[in-house]
Amino acid sequence: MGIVLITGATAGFGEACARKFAANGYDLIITGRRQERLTALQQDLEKANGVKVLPLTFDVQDEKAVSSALEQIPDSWKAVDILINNAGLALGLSTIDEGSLSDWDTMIDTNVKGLLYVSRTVIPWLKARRKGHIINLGSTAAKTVYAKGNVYCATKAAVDAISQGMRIDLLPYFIKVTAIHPGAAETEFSVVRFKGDAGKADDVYKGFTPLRAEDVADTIYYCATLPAHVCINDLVITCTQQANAIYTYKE
Ligand code: NDP
Ligand code: 8X3
Repeated sequence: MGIVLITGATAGFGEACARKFAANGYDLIITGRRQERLTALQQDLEKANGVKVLPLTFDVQDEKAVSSALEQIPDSWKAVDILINNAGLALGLSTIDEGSLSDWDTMIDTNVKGLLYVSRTVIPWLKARRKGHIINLGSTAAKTVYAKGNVYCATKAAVDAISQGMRIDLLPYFIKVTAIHPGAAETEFSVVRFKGDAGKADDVYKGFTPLRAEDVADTIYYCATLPAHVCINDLVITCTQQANAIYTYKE
């Protein structure tokens, strides 16, 4: 079927995408920092689906680690058809005068610079084959800024802008670029944002039914399997009780 490279495959949307694409016969390159989770997922997917899975452990913030991990893979694995730039996170919720500089650095380095580092290595592979599809995870936070979300929202607005730029630059090579902008989805996202405080994380999803990781993976799979001449450029997906990043109907 093809090869899909997924960043941040150890949890949430990335793991759900890995399961969805493997179930449909794709070979996978899965990445993240938590090696044990990658190995467990590799074994699980290979056994269940008979596909090949290559796990690569690196921090997307580390430009040298990104390029050396990706460049050293066998050439046969470099025939990537779909790159899903998913690794990302939010840290904290603070007004701009009180935000943590270190949290800001981590969000910018992961969500923006990490996505760029991975893309800069992989795009020449797609370009050489004059085909491919890059799917970037933005957010409803890219479209509407919410209170205390300042820097996280800015990183996702950057993903939105980078996706538009990529699309223009890569048109001559028939490379599709899709930005997916999910609303609230119950993954490890809020546990990470609140630094392990499960109670605070649970509160985020009280009073409404959020998206599941599988909903987003199904949508990504749909975008990735359209005919060669069709590209969904920009797609916002929320649960039925959410209108945008600031309006959620809670009971
Ligand atoms: P999860 O926390 O469940 O998963 C995040 C994934 O990103 C993990 O696999 C994690 O792997 C990886 N990751 C984080 N930091 C790094 C890093 N420095 N280097 C390598 N990998 C990293 O979150 P989601 O699945 O919910 O989020 C996935 C993407 O979707 C993110 O970009 C997020 O901003 C975006 N998003 C999430 C929404 C939500 O409500 N959940 C809504 C809209 C967008 P590991 O820790 O092993 O490195
Ligand atoms: C994640 C969704 O609304 O918590 O991007 O920012 S939100």
